[in-house]
Amino acid sequence: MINVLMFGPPGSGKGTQSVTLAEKYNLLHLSTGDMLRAELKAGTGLGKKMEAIMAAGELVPDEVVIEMIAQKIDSTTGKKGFVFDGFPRTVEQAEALQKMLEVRGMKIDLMLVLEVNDVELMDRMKKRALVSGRADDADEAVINNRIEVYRSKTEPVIEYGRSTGVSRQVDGVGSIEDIFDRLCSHIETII
Ligand code: B4P
Repeated sequence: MINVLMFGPPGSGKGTQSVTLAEKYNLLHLSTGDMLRAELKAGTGLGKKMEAIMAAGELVPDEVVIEMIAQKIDSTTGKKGFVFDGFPRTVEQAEALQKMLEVRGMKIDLMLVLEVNDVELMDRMKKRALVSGRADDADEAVINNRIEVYRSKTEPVIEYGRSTGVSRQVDGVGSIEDIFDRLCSHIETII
């Protein structure tokens, strides 16, 4: 089993790249953002509780996403591993993931960090807002807050990855195909 973390600021292309990486390597794509948006869409109790937090660009509580991920890992069969997209987003989530994998005989094999400048991020999310209907893409102040939350709460996870020797920085600017090739070259080193 291989476990790859797709990491980077909001709008850096984690979701875009995770889908095709999962297909190529027969991994399950686990996006906490997609899971939370599905709860919102279905109008569940959890979705209703998380709606305002997500619309403001803040992080939902760690225990919510940790539980979601654990359930998905335990219900998956027939895959060669997982691409974690947008999870972990805090050091606490990273530690929980590491433990969760360890007790199941697995580990974090690779952390791919997409690097994209803030101007490009803002531009991508404004474009996505035209088609996504996402409240958190539509407002420049919310996008700025998401980038700020990333820098303060999520970036420290990169240090966690560095200390365990699994993180790799990847230039996230360029064509989607070129970035995909860059990511694949790192995955090829662990399979
Ligand atoms: P996410 O769904 O993870 O949203 P994201 O960071 O904006 O997306 P991503 O980086 O995947 O961007 P994408 O590929 O779509 O999170 C949303 C919210 O959910 C969070 O703010 C938080 O509230 C909550 N949440 C999720 N996980 C959580 C967790 N673990 N803990 C707590 N809260 C959590 O790319 C963006 C756009 O760029 C797309 O339109 C794409 O087409 C375009 N694009 C991609 N690559 C490009 C390229 N190379 N060139 C040009 N455009 C490109």
